Amino acid sequence: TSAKKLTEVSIDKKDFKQAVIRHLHSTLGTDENKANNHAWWKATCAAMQEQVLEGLRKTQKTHYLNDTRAVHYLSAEFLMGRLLSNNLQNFGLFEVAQGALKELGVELSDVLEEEPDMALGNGGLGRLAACFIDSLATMELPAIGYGIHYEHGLFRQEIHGGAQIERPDSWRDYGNPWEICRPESIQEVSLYGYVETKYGDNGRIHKEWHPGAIVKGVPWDIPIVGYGGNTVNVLRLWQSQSSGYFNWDVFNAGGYVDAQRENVLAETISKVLYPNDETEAGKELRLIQQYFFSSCSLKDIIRRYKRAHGDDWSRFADQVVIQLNDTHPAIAIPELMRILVDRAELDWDSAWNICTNVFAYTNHTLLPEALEKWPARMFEKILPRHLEIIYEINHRFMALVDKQWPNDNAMKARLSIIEEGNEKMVRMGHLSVIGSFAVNGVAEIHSRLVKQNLFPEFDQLWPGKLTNVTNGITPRRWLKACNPELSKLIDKKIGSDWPMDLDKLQGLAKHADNKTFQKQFMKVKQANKQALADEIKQSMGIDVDVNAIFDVQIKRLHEYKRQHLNLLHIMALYRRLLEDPDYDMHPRVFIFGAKAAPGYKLAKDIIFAINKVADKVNNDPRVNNKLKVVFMPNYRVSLAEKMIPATDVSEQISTAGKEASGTGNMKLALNGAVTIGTLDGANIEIAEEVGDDNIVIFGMTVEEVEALKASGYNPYDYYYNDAEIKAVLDWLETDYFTPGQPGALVSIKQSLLEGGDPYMVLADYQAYSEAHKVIDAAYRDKERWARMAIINTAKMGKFTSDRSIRDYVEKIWKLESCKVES
Ligand code: 26V
Repeated sequence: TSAKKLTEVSIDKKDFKQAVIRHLHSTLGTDENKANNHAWWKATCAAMQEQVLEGLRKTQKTHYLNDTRAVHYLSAEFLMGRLLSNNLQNFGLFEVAQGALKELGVELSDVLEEEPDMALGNGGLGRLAACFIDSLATMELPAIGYGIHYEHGLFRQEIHGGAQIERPDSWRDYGNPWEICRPESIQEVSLYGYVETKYGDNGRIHKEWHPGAIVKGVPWDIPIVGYGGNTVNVLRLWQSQSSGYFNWDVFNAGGYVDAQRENVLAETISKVLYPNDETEAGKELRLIQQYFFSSCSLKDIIRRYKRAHGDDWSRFADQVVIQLNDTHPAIAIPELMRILVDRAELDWDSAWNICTNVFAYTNHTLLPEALEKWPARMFEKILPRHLEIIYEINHRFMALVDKQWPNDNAMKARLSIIEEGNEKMVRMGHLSVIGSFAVNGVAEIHSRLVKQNLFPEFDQLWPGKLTNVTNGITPRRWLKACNPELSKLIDKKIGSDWPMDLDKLQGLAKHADNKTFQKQFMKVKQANKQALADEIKQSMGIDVDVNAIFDVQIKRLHEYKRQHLNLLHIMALYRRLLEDPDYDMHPRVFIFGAKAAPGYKLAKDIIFAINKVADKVNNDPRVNNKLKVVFMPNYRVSLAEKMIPATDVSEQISTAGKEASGTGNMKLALNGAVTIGTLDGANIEIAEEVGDDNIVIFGMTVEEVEALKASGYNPYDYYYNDAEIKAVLDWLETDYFTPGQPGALVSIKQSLLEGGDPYMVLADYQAYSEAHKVIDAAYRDKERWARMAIINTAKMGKFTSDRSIRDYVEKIWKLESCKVES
């Protein structure tokens, strides 16, 4: 049915061309002769948006008339990337638009390059949210994404003298053609102030929050087009705006100038995305951001519910499920309690019953530094009533704990939402587990560790509440759109309905040994490598040989992801080549893409080191072009779309137990890359799918990591006993890579020795080095490699985000799809 739907195009080439011209004239005030690519881009978007908005209107009407149960996906991050190509694809209008523009003398591919990425996220968590809303629309599920309309998304990265420099991202500087402002749905959010206790006649205590400030939340809607184009859902992003209300009585101050200052403060809330991932910063503004978008979203959900059900709360949990993407929106739990108890005047138990049937929570990391905690004092200042509610939730929960484990104070201390200590802290993970009916991790191993290590007592207390939903990626963006040539080859071989039913790719497996198909498959890979090589030459001036192995590590820079393990091995290869010019290796290009959190010193040092090693290696004639190192600046969704189709080897080398899932691993394998990886996150499930012959696994398991840690890991053992490790680490201390600046790279050595090597880079080094020899040998056998690549693509069916969403729907959301007539 999908293929049929896609051919029933709503608008033909002639009409599309007319629409583009019309927008060029009357929306942009220019014409065909004057228009540059940017104007063509805007006009094409506007022509597309006409179709999109028609789909949106029909979808909203259908959902309203059917009074559908819907999922509300609350996420501080949505890493959308570009939308034009995606929307054209999903509407089946890509060729139509291409043809229309061609007749106008314009290349669609050039026009697509004009679109700035919508980078309202850091990395995996934000991109997952984007893939999920794509799948939700594709599967015709009633869903809405809620987030923050950041004025500045993730910083743009420049590399100066090898070092990362952050520049502001301004994705809407010249207007964003997709978003629609909805002033009719503005919400108000209170902050600061104090709580008044009132005693009613019937002895009932009523709490009234007198806020110190009120800010407005202005919604911007981005239509989300499902594949096939029938369902168009929305992503609703909140922008903060001054409401003009600031209670100077509360603050004991006043004046016109101070009031202006408060306006600026209000508008600061949605100014900028925090560029940290995995490090909890503890900043007041971030807590305000979280409350701001959670409160706006909840009030929006309630407004929509009341339109259909009035003041009858009894059906709320039947109509509404709210998924918390990590703990960032966890404040929605006490916010809903506040609305139900203080405003709707429900009794506590009824309110709590509603809450705990509405919320579900996804955990995305076990790293202790990423588990959000807020100082109770900060909470009290910004959200005084919410802190009271959290205390009440906790008080009642402690009674439950006492029933389960009588008089066990250590247990109470461990399970309490409040962490006692020097400074009292509110643990958002605990609040999320207690306030949700389901909690999930994002890959099998991660969910097991969530149960065993992070929340073991909660798992005992509520068996079955903690579960797994393995992550996925949308094959529409991550194969069909980003790798058109491979997609066409697949279409020819197995038909064209795989984007909706990715298990169909299995059909490629039986051709994995077919010489002709192998040649065709590898020819596409070669062409994609050529395109990336051209891009590298053009943007960085580096020549790379497309016959070399393209070995790619693309992800945020973090010690646990171990880009420095990759770097140490590159230095070792370099050293082997210098010691033995005949050292036998197939030519290799190591390609990196990574942003470091601006305050993460060692991560920035690693970027610097990669660039310095690259400078040296790439300009050393002695390596005879067998080794190249490329660090591509400003890694982002649109760059990933160019790198992934061109990759031979996918680096997934985190310390076992640290990478919750990973999703780049899935994208790369889907495009025919072979993984070199540890038994971590979704790598384990990828290995299960492709089989041991088609992936190169190395290194310690979680159990081995834990055992080594317990027995007292000493990195010096490896330094003194492994000549190559010693030579490479000592090399970092010289000025070989940084002429005139000895010691410029020493922090990496230090972290691996004096620093204790927290992610056990040295312990896994030899296994990694051996694994690369396996890769090298496999690649030289052209047929074997082609077979491995094909099998990787063929076996990725499990990792479509449609499957993840199906798991959420069945295990957690209990949603039904709703057909929208085209
Ligand atoms: C934490 C913080 C802390 C404060 C500043 C802003 C900020 C932003 C994000 C986070 C949490 C990051 C957690 C995360 O991104 N986890 C990744 O989630 C992916 C999707 O589930 C998963 O594939 C990755 O393995 C996991 O690292």
